[in-house]
Amino acid sequence: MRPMSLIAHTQNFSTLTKNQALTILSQNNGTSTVIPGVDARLLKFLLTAQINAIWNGQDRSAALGGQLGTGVYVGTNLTVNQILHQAFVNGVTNKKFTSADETYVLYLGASGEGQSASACKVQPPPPCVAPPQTASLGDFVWEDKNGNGIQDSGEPGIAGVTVKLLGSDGTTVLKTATTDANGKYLFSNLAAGTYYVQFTTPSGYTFTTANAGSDDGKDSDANATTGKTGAYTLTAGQTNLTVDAGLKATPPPSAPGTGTPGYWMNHPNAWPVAQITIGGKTYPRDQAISLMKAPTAGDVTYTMFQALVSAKLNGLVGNNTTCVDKTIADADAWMAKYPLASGVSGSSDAWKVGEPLYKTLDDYNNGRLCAPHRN
Ligand SMILES: [Ca+2]
Ligand SMILES: [Ca+2]
Ligand SMILES: [Ca+2]
Repeated sequence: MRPMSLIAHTQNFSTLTKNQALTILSQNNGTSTVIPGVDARLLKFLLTAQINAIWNGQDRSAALGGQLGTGVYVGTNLTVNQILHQAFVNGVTNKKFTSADETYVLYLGASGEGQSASACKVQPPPPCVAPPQTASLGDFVWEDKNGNGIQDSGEPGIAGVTVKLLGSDGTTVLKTATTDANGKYLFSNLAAGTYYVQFTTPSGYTFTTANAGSDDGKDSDANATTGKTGAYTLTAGQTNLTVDAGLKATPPPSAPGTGTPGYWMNHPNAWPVAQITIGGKTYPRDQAISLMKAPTAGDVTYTMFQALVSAKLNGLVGNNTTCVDKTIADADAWMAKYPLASGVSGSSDAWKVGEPLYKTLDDYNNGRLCAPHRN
């Protein structure tokens, strides 16, 4: 048989009738005519026209005498017979065309017809393009309760954490997600490429140690300071769910601890206030300190003054005072009644009232009541 003339036929294929297409195909069937360097688009057009012409509800092998496949073939240096044979072997062999808009496109790889053939259904006009394979990145933010940097059983996810997807430059924000009720997040529909992830700490949390242990699926990938991960390069269709972040609950601010009169009179810079009011009288810090240092000379008003100043300062720097609030108020009232340097002796009736107050304040200032002593 003589080689078919593609150029000559092409102009007519777009308007071929079914019978015309069948005729052309059967004319060339069984030949081993080489079509060297044939233009892929031209060949595709040619065969598309044929297929479109014969779709009409018929089994393609029946319609084409049991010898022909279906499809559009893209390749070079294929013989017509190779194309048709491979389509028959590798194509959708039992497929019937069932509707006017149904077209099957068979791609043959350049490396060898048939070996890399794949078929997919498309709406005309061809070409059929395989859906882009999209990659995903995820997927977990959890509370690292024991602080070991590893996702242990019983450590829960944390909801509501903001997670940013950064581009390959490590700074451009491409997407933002929020972890769900189970601490999960997912960036999907990603093109192949390089990405970074950045987690944001919710208030009350800090990041745990990154890259602990040897299992990347169970560790935290967020830099403990910046919350940013290293780079992840995804191939088409790849799903990477190992990009996680562990958070630790920030411990509540610890009370600074209580100081004794000795501490407060020797650490003026530790005073949280510039002046203090005792028994209704306000003393600048330095004056209060010198009065605390003054010899008591048997006057217990100085003793009470020292204890009460210290107890108030201990509360002002953040220590719990609930156990001495009433005592402080009572001691203030006592100091108002028996002012500093008013000469109250340790054996007086006044001190019978004042001494229990003083002892409670002294216990508090030494860390024996509701706040620890400072280190
Ligand atoms: Ca852990
Ligand atoms: Ca990981
Ligand atoms: Ca994970």
